[in-house]
Amino acid sequence: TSEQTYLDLCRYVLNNGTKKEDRTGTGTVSVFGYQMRFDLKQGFPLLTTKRVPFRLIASELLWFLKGDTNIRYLLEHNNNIWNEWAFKNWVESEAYDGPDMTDFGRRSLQDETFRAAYDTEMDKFKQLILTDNDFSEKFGHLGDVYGKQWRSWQTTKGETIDQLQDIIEMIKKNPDSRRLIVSAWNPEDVPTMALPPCHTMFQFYVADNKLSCQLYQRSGDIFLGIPFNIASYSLLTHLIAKECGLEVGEFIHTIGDAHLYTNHLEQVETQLSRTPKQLPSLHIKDSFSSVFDAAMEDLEIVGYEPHPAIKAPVAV
Ligand code: DHF
Ligand code: TMP
Repeated sequence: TSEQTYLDLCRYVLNNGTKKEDRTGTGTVSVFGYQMRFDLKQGFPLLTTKRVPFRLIASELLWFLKGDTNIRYLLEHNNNIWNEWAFKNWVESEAYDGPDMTDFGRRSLQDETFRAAYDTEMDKFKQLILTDNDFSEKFGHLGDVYGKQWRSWQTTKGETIDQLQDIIEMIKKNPDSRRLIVSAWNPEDVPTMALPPCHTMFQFYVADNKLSCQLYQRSGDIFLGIPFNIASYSLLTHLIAKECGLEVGEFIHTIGDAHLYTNHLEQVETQLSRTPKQLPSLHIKDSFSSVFDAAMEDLEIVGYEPHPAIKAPVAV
């Protein structure tokens, strides 16, 4: 199956990667420039060699599509994947008066006493985001990240551009266009983002009545982030194809710095020792009306019987 192309990436980086230090202080093995192709007709590329939580991928994508940048929506959907980056803003602010949380990502892996304090503060943080409107306005935002750039890119004239809406219109009216691009990389906003966009820009392509998508990802955490990114952009391609009355073609994933964190190597070996199973399929239900009104209930993954999940710490 097309899952093999992901496993090949893991093997390739293990064999050919260069040791490279990184911003998080974790250390990586890295290559620069790698491309994978997934034929979406051959199944939905949700990995089967470990369980990948589709629910989290779908709610994150719906959050982008709404143009939302506040983690409150994610927490309401029991999705914790962006917590650390909002938490960081809070514990580094004047408003925070709890125990010192400097370098919480690394320290919570090394020191159990610290870990307990961190868990307490994180629980407090999540409760405040969910229940306190002022707090959530102040500390729930990640900056002008994906949702903002996709749906309301700020122009110098004081207007906003809905890149995604525009692209969908263009796919319908002028499918041969070679300009079907959405950019999340806004140099003016990069300094105030919690994390500058990893999935930087993507392009659509229509031929033979099929919609394909290529993503340029500047930086890819091969074990944790990439499996999410593959499924997320494949889902986006399905949704837009459905709205435009097209079949799905390929998802092409081009990565800049493709890295394995050194504390994920054992997990990767476990995953590589497993045999891929048949890929599941995505069903978009009849309740689906448009990309921007899509809801969790419209989406269903069928025939997903993966190997068990493999836990790994995320580098903050
Ligand atoms: N930082 C780093 N270092 N790597 C990332 O992949 C990453 N991804 C971000 C934000 N910052 C990042 C947003 N996406 C997980 C997956 C994707 C993601 C963030 C986190 C993750 O931890 N996945 C776990 C399951 C998490 C859960 O069940 O709550 C996994 O095993 O796939
Ligand atoms: P960086 O900004 O220093 O590149 O760190 C970002 C890290 O997050 C890097 O390991 C890549 C990873 N990442 C993904 O792989 N996919 C994602 O969707 C996101 C948001 C981050």
